[in-house]
Amino acid sequence: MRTQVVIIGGGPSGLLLSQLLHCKGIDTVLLEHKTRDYVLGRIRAGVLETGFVDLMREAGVAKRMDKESFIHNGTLIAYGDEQFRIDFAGLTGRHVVVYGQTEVTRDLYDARARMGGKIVFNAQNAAIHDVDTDSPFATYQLDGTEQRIDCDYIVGCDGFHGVSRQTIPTSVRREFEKAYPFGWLGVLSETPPVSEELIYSNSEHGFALCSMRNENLSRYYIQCPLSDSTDDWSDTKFWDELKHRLPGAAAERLITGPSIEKSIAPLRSFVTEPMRWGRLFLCGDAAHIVPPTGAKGLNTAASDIHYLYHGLMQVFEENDPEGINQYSQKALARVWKAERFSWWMTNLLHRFPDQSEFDIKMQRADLEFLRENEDAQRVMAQNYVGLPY
Ligand code: FAS
Ligand code: PHB
Repeated sequence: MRTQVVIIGGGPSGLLLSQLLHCKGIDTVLLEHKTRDYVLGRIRAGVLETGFVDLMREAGVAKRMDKESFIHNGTLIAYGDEQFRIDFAGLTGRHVVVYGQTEVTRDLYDARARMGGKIVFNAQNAAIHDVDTDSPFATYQLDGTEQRIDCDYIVGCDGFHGVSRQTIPTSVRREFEKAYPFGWLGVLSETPPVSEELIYSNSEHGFALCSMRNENLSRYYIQCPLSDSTDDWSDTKFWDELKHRLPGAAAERLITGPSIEKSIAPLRSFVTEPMRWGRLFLCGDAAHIVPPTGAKGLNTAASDIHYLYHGLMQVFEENDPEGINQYSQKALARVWKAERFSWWMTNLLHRFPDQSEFDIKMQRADLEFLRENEDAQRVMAQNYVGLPY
């Protein structure tokens, strides 16, 4: 088999790239080692920058999102019993969109199916070959039979645990990592959200986040020890702990119910450089991970896709490699800013096991300065709504 671009990974970044390229007449084959339902069973991001939304619109996949999503012009930050609002619209003229990654991924799968997009599910043991030559190819097993696809370029959108990054020789690859001494316990519940806008809370018991998916589907997170498992957390224990970490008024308003999903995600900052090696490109979690505190994971995957999509169009349509030659540098410039913001939000809002009284006073002073200083709020808002591509 032959195609122009092989994409490894059927998550949001792989699907969005294949849809955008297809709209421009570029042929792709996407390899996903799980099933569609398995991928759609994951509960991940929920906040989209307008850059991501614009890409979905350009890909012709914005109809349901425009109808069912929420526009958020601000967010709430709480510490102790204090609470203040960051006015995104007032400070930057921009907003974010609340629409679940699961729905984004579902819409992209539906659009690929409508356009007859080539997706191979259950593609096992995908391997990348000869990307340091002009004739790369990928192999994989389907129902035990070895398959081969020849192509012009290969794009690794296979997440942190994928095969693509490992294909880049360690002599070329540099990795930067910071692991945080806690995780996020997330719960999804069919209950009305406690607040119209998200609440990020730094409490003496630790971090908490109140988010949502729709009028009757809420997403809540609390910081928990990495040694915990979901078995340690009954619904009752979760709701009690969440109430402890919210300002009084919000705790009183909180409507609880049975969890329909419960999972713990470790927090990590991670970047690999370069994001290109020969005819192999890395996008999204395959190249970088952020702690979810800044809501930047999915959105930074989207900016990677923006740069690569335009670079590939330039080489396929004008035979001009300028865009793909600049891809790694351009993508990394924005990745590192998203890493810094996510690291800063994580340090501002979480309680660290080894934190001293002085450290806690520093956090408090940072929060007070943010509450009182409009310039500090504008910087936070500019990063949260998304820095320009
Ligand atoms: P994904 O990991 O989404 O997709 C990669 C795909 O590649 C998967 O479908 C996988 O099955 C497939 N794959 C892997 N190896 C393969 C192989 N060898 N062959 C073929 N296919 C292969 N971001 C937020 O903003 N807010 C959140 O609350 C949030 N929560 C998160 C919770 C978790 C547990 C994780 C891991 C991430 C979370 N993120 C969150 C970040 C998340 O949104 C990611 O940034 C986003 O999923 C990145 O999308 P992709 O790059 O497409 O990678
Ligand atoms: C979510 O809705 O899942 C969500 C929102 C904001 C974050 C992280 C997760 O910072």
